[in-house]
Amino acid sequence: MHFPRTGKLAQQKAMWIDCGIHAREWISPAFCLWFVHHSLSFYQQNSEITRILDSMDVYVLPVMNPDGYKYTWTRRWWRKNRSISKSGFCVGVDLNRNFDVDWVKGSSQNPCEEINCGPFPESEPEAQAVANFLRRHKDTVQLYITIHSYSQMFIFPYSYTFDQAENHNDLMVQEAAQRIKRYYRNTYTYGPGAATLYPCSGGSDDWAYKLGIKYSFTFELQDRGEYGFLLPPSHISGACNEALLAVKTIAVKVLEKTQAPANHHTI
Ligand code: 0X9
Ligand code: ZN
Repeated sequence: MHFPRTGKLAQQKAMWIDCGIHAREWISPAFCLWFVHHSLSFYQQNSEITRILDSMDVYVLPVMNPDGYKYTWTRRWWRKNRSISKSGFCVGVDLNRNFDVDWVKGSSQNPCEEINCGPFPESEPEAQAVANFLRRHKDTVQLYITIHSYSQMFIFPYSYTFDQAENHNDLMVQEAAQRIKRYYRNTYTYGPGAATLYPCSGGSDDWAYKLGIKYSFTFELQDRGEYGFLLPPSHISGACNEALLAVKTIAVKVLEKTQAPANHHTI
């Protein structure tokens, strides 16, 4: 889905959100639709979404892994896509291990495993399509967000190494977490992936960052383990609203940080 920006600013900016990389994380595709609904319903009513849509092209991929997602309708715990391995013995590649960033290290080439990274980087059509799109649009896309669940975390690069990323993105996520606490009384932690969650390579966030998209985040939505992937329908609106607040907080921050300096005319 593509919302072209409504404003006619000279400088072209864009943001990208994808959902549903992992099949069983059902709150994730729900969030993408929540975001689209909010954008369509509250443009010119809510100041933040209006500002975002006025200034940025917004690209939304509601389900990156549609085959896996469909499969979870009968096998609820499936995570990977549904690609058939060469040996034909096992099915599925973890798309969040298939991106071309330090590929294979810390994941598995065994197609029977949950974190199988595939036979080679971008072997999977889903990862390749996203990578191709972002490569084509890398000059305009300044913000990459990928939505997962669960654990209530905002992760930023790197995950493939413990090195600190050049623009350590903690301030933006700190503000997002603070606003969630203030408005929804819910706790989100944040930090670089390797140190905060676990080290792992081949992820889309690190790949997007290394492509040059300097604001790159993985969101892990509700909850913190009580229901896990089986988040009940009554929690959907709360989970989506707080994530929406975080997306808007970060997008507005990116707009502020990347604003072209005003033209000063000397007399
Ligand atoms: O392991 C993952 O792919 C993500 N966690 S999940 O429980 N949703 O599977 C975290 C991804 C963090 N980023 C990278 N590892 N690059
Ligand atoms: Zn995930």
